[in-house]
Amino acid sequence: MKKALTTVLCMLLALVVAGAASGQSKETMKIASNTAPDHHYNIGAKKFADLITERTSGRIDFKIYPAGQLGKGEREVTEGLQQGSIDLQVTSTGPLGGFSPSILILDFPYLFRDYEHVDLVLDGPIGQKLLNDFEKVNIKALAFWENGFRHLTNSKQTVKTVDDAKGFKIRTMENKVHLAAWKSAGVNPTPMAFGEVFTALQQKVIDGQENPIAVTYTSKFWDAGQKYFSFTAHVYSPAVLLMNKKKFDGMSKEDQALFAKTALEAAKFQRKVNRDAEEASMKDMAAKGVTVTRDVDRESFKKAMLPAFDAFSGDFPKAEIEKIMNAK
Ligand code: EAX
Repeated sequence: MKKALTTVLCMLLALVVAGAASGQSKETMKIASNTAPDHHYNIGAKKFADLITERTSGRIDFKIYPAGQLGKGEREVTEGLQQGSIDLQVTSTGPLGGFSPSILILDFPYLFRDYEHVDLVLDGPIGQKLLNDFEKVNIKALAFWENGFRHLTNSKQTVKTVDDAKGFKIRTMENKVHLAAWKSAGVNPTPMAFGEVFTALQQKVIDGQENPIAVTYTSKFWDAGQKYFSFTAHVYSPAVLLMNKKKFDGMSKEDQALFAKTALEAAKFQRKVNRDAEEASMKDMAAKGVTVTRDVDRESFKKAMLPAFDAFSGDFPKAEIEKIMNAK
């Protein structure tokens, strides 16, 4: 009996030593997001996690923390990632201007024509430069994932033109370009962490909010009184897979390459999940009593939001913005 026990202990010791020798002991990493578990951020995170775990034969696995479990707002979670208490995060780029100001160039209204235009720019040199800029603040931005085109919802009335929304109290992300755009459209914008939106809608602190279809759908905002949905598509909202830079730099070159490659694969998968699901989600929201306005006068919103460009022309010269707008 004693001999058998010694043998087992020796074997275990050998395994630990082997793992340590290869510098590749088993590790569990945390991935955080602020959206509902069935939202495509978390579906993408699971895909990324499964691929990495498979490709490292279980040496690296993940625990996914959706729905703001690790922080009420995306900015708060990014701070945790920067400090190292969180390893990875799927977040919209909306609140990231405070970390890497160059990313705000993507937040100008009506910058992108459609999803094809988005992929062209974000998967190209412009996108790569914006991702690289995060390294200055100890964040490794692995790839652009997707939030989606943002649309306005409200509790008061059908919104077809910008005038229909005048004076509405609207929640926006903590993003100075979005705030300027909505202000110049005659709306009363309030920046707020995502985790506070549902209650603020329910308590009528705000009249409305703006988000991509999947966020509005998986957050069930109709249960907070959001009975009107308008296809404003006023801005494209990128997402990004972030990693604590020290953690990334501490991995072997092979693992770094594996994470970078798998982040791109999962990006394509995650964007497709979002784009394929939008129509069905809209149908279901309409079936749940939401009044959907598709023929929105987007030109009225575009015209009203234009002053936002001038407000930031110092930071984002027209030429740089036009390079994105005119990319083909
Ligand atoms: O990233 O805060 C927002 O409205 C974002 O779209 C949401 O957190 C998903």
